[in-house]
Amino acid sequence: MDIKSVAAAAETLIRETGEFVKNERKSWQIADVKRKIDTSLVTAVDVASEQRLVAGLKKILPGSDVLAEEQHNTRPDNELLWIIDPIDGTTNFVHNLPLFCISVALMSKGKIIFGIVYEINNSECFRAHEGEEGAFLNGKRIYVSEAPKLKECLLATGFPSNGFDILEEYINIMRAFMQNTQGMRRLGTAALDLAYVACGRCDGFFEYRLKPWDVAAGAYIVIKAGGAVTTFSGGDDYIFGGEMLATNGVVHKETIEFMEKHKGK
Ligand code: LIP
Repeated sequence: MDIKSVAAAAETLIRETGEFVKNERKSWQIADVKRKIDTSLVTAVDVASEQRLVAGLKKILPGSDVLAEEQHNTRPDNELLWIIDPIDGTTNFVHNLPLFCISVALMSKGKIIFGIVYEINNSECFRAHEGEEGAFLNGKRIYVSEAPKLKECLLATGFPSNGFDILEEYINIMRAFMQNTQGMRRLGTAALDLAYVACGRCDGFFEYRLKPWDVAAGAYIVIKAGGAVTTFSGGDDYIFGGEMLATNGVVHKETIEFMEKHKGK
């Protein structure tokens, strides 16, 4: 596989699909919104965006399969797997908050080798792929921040929206972060939170109960931009394991220890 041409073709498709989503938003009606079993929202635009991406990506890479949020959410047994969120930030989309994006990763034999997070309204394309050093925003190299200590960090997070059994632990950690960092942000799109860590706008991100399509591309881009990504306890199963901590790398160990110390109180 020529990953460079695959990445270029995927970027063109994702940018075109982003334009489609942006145009659809202009005439979008609230009556179109539905609730999924997990109570999260879905619209016909999420579904149409996914259909375009699935058809286009399978054509770019014949023999590949997809794992995607809306209509392809069971993991197929295929060595070449696109992991797709056709609109990450659907709740923002529904409320006309302009932060939502498309997230696409390519996994080969269990390893991510390509990722794009495309923020639709500002046309910001965060991208990285195997065989090319670094990560890029609209073609310009990006780097994680150099914040040396947690107390100098701006952190992003996502509030739990289901599975509230972890709420107390989450609030304990939030309370401690609020008092020991430069602040917390909740953008409403995990993929973009990760892209913002990759380019240094935020110094770290953590969230419980994530899905692979929320994080596969963004996590890869953070690593290629020089950051670190693990589970809360420092483990490797952060794409399918449901919880993720991403930082600039410098504060990673301190953040793991901090979360461990404060989660119980
Ligand atoms: C959303 C995430 C968000 C998270 C939500 C949800 P969606 O994705 O990106 O950060 O907190 O639980 O998964 O549903 O808007 O595509």
